[in-house]
Amino acid sequence: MTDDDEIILADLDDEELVQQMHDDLYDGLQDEIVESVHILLSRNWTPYDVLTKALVEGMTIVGIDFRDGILFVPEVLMAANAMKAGMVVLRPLLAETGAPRVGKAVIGTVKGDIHDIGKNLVSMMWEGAGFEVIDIGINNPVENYLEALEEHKPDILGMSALLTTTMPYMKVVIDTMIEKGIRDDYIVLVGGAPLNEAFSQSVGADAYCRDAAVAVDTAKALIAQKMHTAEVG
Ligand code: B1M
Repeated sequence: MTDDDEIILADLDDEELVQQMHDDLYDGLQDEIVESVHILLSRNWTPYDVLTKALVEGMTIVGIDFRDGILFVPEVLMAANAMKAGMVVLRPLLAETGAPRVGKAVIGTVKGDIHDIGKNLVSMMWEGAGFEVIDIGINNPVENYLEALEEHKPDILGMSALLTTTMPYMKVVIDTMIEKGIRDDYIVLVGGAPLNEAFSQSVGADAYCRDAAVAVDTAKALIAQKMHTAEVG
């Protein structure tokens, strides 16, 4: 095949198609990503597998080349937009599991940080698991978090940070909650690529969530624990 030959996505087998999706994500090709997502779904792939195996894995490759100076911000932005286009298709499917309402969560990316793909994924997975999710977006100063807590009275506050320079802001939010005497009214969960469990403990969060699936399990477990504590005592 020459470079000029058009690839018919539907003719590729699953493995080739996923590989092609990684390439298309890398090249920021939104239409191709959307078409491939539909093809995998039509082949009975679960929305979660499409998300993790095709989109998230593809974005990991983009991240490595960004780190190594092979890709630059405009290209990464195009890749991110292609990923988001794929997520638009998956979002209703992930939310449509018919799971009973298990709780309410507010989530947002911290001040100074505009990365939102991971946060969006957590939102989608929480919705799919039966949480009502209020997503307050990116670049949130502490006031935004406090307003959202006051307005929506969630069970959980989720914070995302992707930069080592912005992750310390989580402590600003939690310390302000302590000052206002509302820290223990909420389960505070944190996540983002540069974080870890030790960091989460050091800022006073209830738990660190490595990925969106862990965010679902952790949210469910801590809500169950809170309800149990409320019942017995
Ligand atoms: Co940025 N960026 N970026 N970037 N970017 C990183 C984070 C970086 C690691 C790249 C690199 O060098 N390898 C690096 C940070 C280095 C560091 O801090 N040590 C970096 C940098 C340096 C920057 C800029 C400073 C670049 C520049 O301008 N020179 C700039 C900063 C802008 C800002 O925020 N102020 C910048 C800009 C951008 C783009 C705008 C181009 C774009 C963002 C587009 C968007 O989000 N709309 C972008 C992208 C896409 C990335 C990478 C390549 C991919 C991030 C991503 O979406 N991953 C990233 C490299 C990487 O992480 N490998 C990088 C996919 C996503 C599914 O994973 O976000 O980790 P992730 O989310 C996971 C978990 O972490 C967890 O669950 C998610 C799903 O499994 N999780 C949570 C996340 N949040 C959670 C919240 C929770 C729970 C779990 O709450 C309960």
